[in-house]
Amino acid sequence: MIDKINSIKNGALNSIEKAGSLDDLENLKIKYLGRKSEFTNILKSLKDLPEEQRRTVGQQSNATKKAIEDVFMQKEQELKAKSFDFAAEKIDVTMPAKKMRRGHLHMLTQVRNEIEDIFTSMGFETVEGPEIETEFYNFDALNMPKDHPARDMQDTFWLKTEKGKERLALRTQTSAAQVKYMEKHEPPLRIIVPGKCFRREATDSTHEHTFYQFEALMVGEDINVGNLKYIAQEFFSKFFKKDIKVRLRPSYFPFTEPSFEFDISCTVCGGKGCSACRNAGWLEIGGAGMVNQNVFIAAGYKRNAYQGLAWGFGLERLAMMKYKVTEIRLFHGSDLRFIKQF
Ligand code: FA5
Repeated sequence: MIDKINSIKNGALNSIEKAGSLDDLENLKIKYLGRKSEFTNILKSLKDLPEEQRRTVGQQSNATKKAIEDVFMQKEQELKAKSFDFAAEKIDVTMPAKKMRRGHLHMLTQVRNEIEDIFTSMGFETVEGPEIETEFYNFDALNMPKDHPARDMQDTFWLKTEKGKERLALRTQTSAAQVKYMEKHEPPLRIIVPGKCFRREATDSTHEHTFYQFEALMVGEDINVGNLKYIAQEFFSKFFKKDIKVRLRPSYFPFTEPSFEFDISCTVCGGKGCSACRNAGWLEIGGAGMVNQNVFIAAGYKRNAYQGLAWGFGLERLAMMKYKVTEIRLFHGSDLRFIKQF
């Protein structure tokens, strides 16, 4: 059997050496290594040989197979190189290139940039705060001590904190930046704080567990509700690029007094009533108010030395109104069909 294997090997190596084309080579491959080849039949019959023969013949067969395959590969490369017609190879420099797909800023980043531009033009500075915040800045300093019922308004993701250390949470509101900033700055001051907020609540088409707010805070000696209304009206008119009316309704936040819910005239119908505003003519947009004196005290200011206005609006909600998006969860999803539209 060893002789047979050697004769197949010699025959194969000889023929491969003489092969003149890739087609010839392919036929030789079938002839010497194909499923019905003599060599494959020998390999199949190995199992019937007595034990001591099986080992030597098996080793010889494997070595032969590898030798034939190596020569095949070498010859194939040689023939391929020969068949390539370098002279015929031309580069058509006029052929249009493949279009490059360019990415763009996410719609929420675009909206955030727009908001920052408008407020910068009104003399506000953009300030950032951490997403992981102490209980003090997110709640206590905002006139919301531990047992305050208003804490239930914002379901919170608490972090595991070592015993005896101050509790940390994913901030529920950008208002958390207020006292932190005021501790280090004296009025007059004008800031906006755009940033991510987190709430442990069920999601639906207008609620996310992770969303953006932007806070505005303006403090001075004689800031009043009129300033709040005027600045908001200016901002919304610039943001929506049309005349927007603003309405304040009495509300409650521990850190503002008085507090308001903020409505703007419907950006679709202008106030006449349509499906977007459920025929109310108004759209609810966020919370606002005059800074509670207890917040100033927490920041180290003297009681009644200053007055301030503050608000906190949802960025996604504004983007939804401007770009007519009806599902908030699309913003943080990864559906490119949505992301590419804006
Ligand atoms: C607050 O968070 C207050 N800090 C706002 C404030 C700031 C009031 C300064 C007074 C002075 P509220 O929980 O209502 O308030 O949230 C404000 C806005 O954030 C909402 O109107 C909405 O636009 C947005 N928002 C709140 N929760 C969600 C949520 N789960 N998903 C998306 N947007 C939300």
